[in-house]
Amino acid sequence: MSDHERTFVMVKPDAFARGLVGEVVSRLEDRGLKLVGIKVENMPRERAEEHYSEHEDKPFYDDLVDFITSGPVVPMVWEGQDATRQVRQMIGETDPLEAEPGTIRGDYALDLGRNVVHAADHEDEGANEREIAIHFDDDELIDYDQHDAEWLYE
Ligand code: IDP
Repeated sequence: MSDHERTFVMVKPDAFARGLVGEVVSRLEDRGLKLVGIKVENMPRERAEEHYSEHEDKPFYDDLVDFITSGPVVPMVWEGQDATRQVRQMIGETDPLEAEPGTIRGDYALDLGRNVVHAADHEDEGANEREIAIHFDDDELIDYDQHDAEWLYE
């Protein structure tokens, strides 16, 4: 189980308002991923700007920061084998119109600016470490034995 990793995922305000928190959590649980951190909060603007700093020169940046701070979000950390790439696949393409049915965005969204969920980019090597550190203190991430691990992993 040496290739287990932690990945950052966040339910965005649109999904929170639409009552989709449970749906997102449920899909990740059902896959066998292990939840090691979760909270509900109104994200401070400063932290939103840091989270999306890679987009600060883009025309949609201000709208993105306005939106992510417009209502409650649910930042989470999930752990598992190849977790980052697997979660990105489960979430689907950034633009929901391009997202495959069966993915979270493909099943629950239609608009690029209201695409339900964020997950760290598996092609950006430092993304998880950076995003987990932005949103969680170390003592908010817990260690425990995943009771069904022996049935999930050979
Ligand atoms: P990701 O969320 O799939 O990682 P990113 O390219 O990191 O995609 O973009 C961050 C978020 O910014 C997207 O989830 C989407 O909500 C929004 N976004 C990305 N590109 C555009 C755009 O061209 N117009 C408006 N919003 C965009």
